[in-house]
Amino acid sequence: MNKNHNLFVALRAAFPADLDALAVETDEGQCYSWRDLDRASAMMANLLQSLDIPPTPDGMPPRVAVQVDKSVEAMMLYLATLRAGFVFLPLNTAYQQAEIEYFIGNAEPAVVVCTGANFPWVSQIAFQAGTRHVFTLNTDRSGSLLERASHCSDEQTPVVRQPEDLTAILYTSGTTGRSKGAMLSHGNLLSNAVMLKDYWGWQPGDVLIHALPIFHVHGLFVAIHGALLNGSQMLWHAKFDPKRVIADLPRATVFMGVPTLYVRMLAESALTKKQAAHMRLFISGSAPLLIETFHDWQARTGHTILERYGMSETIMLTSNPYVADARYRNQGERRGGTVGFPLPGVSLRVVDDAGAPLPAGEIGNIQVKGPNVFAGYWRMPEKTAEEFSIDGFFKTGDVGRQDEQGYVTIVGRSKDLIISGGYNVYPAEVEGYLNDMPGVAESAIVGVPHPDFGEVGVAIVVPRPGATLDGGALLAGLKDRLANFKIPKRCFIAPELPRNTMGKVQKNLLRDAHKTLFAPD
Ligand code: MLC
Ligand code: AMP
Repeated sequence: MNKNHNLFVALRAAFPADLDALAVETDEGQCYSWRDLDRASAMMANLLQSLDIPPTPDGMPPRVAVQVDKSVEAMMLYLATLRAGFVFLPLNTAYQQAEIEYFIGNAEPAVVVCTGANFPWVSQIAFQAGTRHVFTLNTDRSGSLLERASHCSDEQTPVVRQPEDLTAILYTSGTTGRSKGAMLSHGNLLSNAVMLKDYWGWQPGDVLIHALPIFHVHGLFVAIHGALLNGSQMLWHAKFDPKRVIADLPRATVFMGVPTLYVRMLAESALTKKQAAHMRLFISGSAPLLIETFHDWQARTGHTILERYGMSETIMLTSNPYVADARYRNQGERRGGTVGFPLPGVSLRVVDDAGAPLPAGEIGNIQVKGPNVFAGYWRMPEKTAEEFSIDGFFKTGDVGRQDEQGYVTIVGRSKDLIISGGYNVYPAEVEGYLNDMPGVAESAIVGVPHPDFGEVGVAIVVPRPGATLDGGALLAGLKDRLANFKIPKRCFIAPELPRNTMGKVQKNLLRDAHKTLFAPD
């Protein structure tokens, strides 16, 4: 018989035998059993399937675009989308109208799920784009999605899928300002999750504190798949609050966070060795972890943070070791400032600008290949072709080196990208909005160090002749149009931008000029 490679089948097979055991406990005290996850996701999957969505001419499964606040029901909707064989398209809750318009127009979802509060404008965009079904889902479990699903059967057989079949589209902004949808398959997600379960030594009895958003790779795939594939309980935090996470440490064993989460927890006096004694593993990623944070965490908790590196296009690529394990070549200690070794199955190479491999220790462009690497960008064949080498390696846009032992260190990015509190901000996109504002001749946005977010954007704007601009007013104008994390934290007005002889803006000079803007006194 044809094996079903639907990712949900593997996740469901890992549920504990006792389906009435606790699967998720929220910070509001709400408890969900494994049976609850199974039944509710079956009901929502049946609802999706009952919509009888006609096949699209390109043969792609229907897309389900979701912009809702974090809740266990939102996670169940993800599982339901897998079960139904549809494609999940998670959207950051900070996205504003223009951003949502682009994603919906580009992905052409058959189903959109939004909050009740956003229904008026989201549904308008969706219906105009041809979406027939718009449901609402609120954190108090009200809304049309659950209401409609409550009339559906709580039994469902996951739709048969092959490893290469599309299961999620994750939009990542582009250096040209246009977002690209990274297409991930059942096989990409499952192979990465299975490998990480082993590599990070998931154990019976593990309990994960889940405090990340669930619209990105980190919170949605790495954290949720990790816990589900191990049949592990999750302590579910709707929003990251350092005090609440620290309070939960004695009941948990695994925590995953972006560096800002670690920085914020270190600022709390309640973070002590005693409080963290029950924990097995702290994992950091999505942005560079400062070596000071790595050392401060060791001193305060007695734990060594395990840093790993990944992307929306590839899920996880490298990791520091959980234990020195003879099965994995050359493995040693968790080394601060590095992102560890290429994960089993991942080929990683560092190449020069012509694509020639560089010797150990030399800095160059990081390229990767493996079962976790995406198939390409949604409806962007040219862009996809540009981002892969002739021999099939994906060009990450990250710059780094690999030492003799195999440790990879990220030293920068060839893409013009700012990573702020674990969110990506592409200057080109924000500059485009600024340049369209009245009185603006041109602008440049650079990333500068920030004690909380690691890095934040600063805008330098040149007025048109005769125009008088106010930096604060420009930023306020941006807030209506763009997700809040993309708004530069400061805006300077300047008579001109520094350019090299080729006419290219010298962002390095601007970065240097503003690098101490947020330095602690
Ligand atoms: C919020 N703000 C940010 C910001 N988050 N600004 C810059 N960068 C951010 N990341 C804005 C708010 O809108 C607000 O602006 C002001 O900063 C202060 O907000 P806050 O209350 O301090 O923010 P908070 O809501 O606490 O959010 C901070 C955070 C959040 C760190 C908890 O940003 C977060 O959850 N980050 C995690 C992102 C993540 O999961 N990344 C994974 C990507 S996957 P104002 O003007 O409104 O006051 C990936 C692949 C991989 O990269 O390898 O994992
Ligand atoms: P995203 O597009 O949101 O998936 O972001 C992926 C990018 O985050 C990568 O290309 C890296 O630039 C960055 N990143 C992820 N993990 C790390 C890490 N541990 N250290 C440095 N950068 C990281």
